[in-house]
Amino acid sequence: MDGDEPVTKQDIPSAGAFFADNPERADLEFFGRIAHNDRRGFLKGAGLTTLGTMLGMAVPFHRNYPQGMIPAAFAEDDVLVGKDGLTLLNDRPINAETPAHLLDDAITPTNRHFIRNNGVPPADMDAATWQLTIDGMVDNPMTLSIDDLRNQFEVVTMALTIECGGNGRAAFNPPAKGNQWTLGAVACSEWTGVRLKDVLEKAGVQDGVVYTAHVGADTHLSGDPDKLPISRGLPIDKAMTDNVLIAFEMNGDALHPQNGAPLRLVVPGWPGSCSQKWLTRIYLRDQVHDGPKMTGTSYRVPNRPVAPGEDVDKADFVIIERMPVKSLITSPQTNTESGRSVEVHGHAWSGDRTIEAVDVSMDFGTTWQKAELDAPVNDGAWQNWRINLEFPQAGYYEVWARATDSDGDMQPFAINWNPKGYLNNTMHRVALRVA
Ligand SMILES: Nc1nc2c(c(=O)[nH]1)N[C@H]1C(S)=C(S)[C@@H](COP(=O)(O)O)O[C@H]1N2
Ligand SMILES: [Mo]
Repeated sequence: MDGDEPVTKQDIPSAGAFFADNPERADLEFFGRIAHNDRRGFLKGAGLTTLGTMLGMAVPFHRNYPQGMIPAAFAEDDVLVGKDGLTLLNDRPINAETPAHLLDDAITPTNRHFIRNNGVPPADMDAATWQLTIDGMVDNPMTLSIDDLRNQFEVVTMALTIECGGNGRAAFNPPAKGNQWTLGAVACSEWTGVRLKDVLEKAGVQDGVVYTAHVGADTHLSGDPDKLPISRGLPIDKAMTDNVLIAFEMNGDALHPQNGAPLRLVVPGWPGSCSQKWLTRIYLRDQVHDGPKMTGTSYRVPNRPVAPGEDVDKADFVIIERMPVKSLITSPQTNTESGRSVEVHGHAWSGDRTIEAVDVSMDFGTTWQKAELDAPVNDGAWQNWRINLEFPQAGYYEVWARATDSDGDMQPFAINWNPKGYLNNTMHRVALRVA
């Protein structure tokens, strides 16, 4: 057979049907990856007729092209569209973290906010038609558009810290399975939306409610429409606090598609998994929510300190609530050269608490100097700190930072090992070559 043999219809009918039925699933089965949903949306619409225009040339076999299939020309390079400098840890599902020095801004720009997906983002993220249902144990079940949220409730803007429960997992030994986050699964962007509390109050929280349950529009990696990738919840008291938002703007703009557009929860200070993206439903329950990633060992830790590598009974795991005290050095960048005088700065946070002090050491923890520390811009935002260090002579140094919170909790030297690698809040160290 010579290379000019035309592809016949018979070669692809099943592929065509398969792609038309479930393009993301088909892309995964045929090519081992899931394409970025922007492209999928593009192809679902005017798609193929404009494919040639986008490529700048004709597509001779365009009639044979399975409907909904993602052109390989676009499939690989667009996973992190709208992001800047993030490290891709996984592309199925998409998980990407931000190097510490790119988290230097007081408020994290959208293009530097990490991405943590458990499934496949929805193809349709249309803010105009989006609907949020509030039901379960409420007096008045409601379905609200984003305009309804804007019009019926007070709209607030707050800087709020989201940190993945698994941030820092890469440092665990023995290693823990899961995304190998180093430092950058944390961010503090400015979110605009309405308070979850106000919406729940309007719906009428019934007596006996214990927990919220959150549902998003993303789909399970298996393609099974009956499976949710993740559905977590909050104790009702936490849900009723003032800084838990249903957000429709991120840094004054629409949400980034990978950060939950057009609507998400933002629950500062608790594991990022509580902040359901692509939010479509919240229902209230009279028991602790038991959706996917709420049970077993997901976002749970042993109820006592355990030895590294120890086997822990599933019954001994408890749900992670607030995230522990932590800090990040965002300047200087690690492994860089500097002069003898260096301004060091970064952020510090502790779930549901404030930071009292950040201490910095240049002599491997022997002596510490107090950094200048800002108050949080609002409840739920990380705190910025800075200090000028004068190095006594040229050579190799490490700058260590150690935060202490309002309850006196201080970042540890040693990792708090647990089977799934959550809650690593050991001190951040930066290597510096002083000239
Ligand atoms: N619908 C949905 N919401 C989700 C997730 C998800 O996979 N699906 N991941 C959660 C996890 S584990 C984290 S850490 C945060 C991350 O938010 P980001 O991707 O905007 O940084 O989203 C949470 N909300
Ligand atoms: Mo997470």
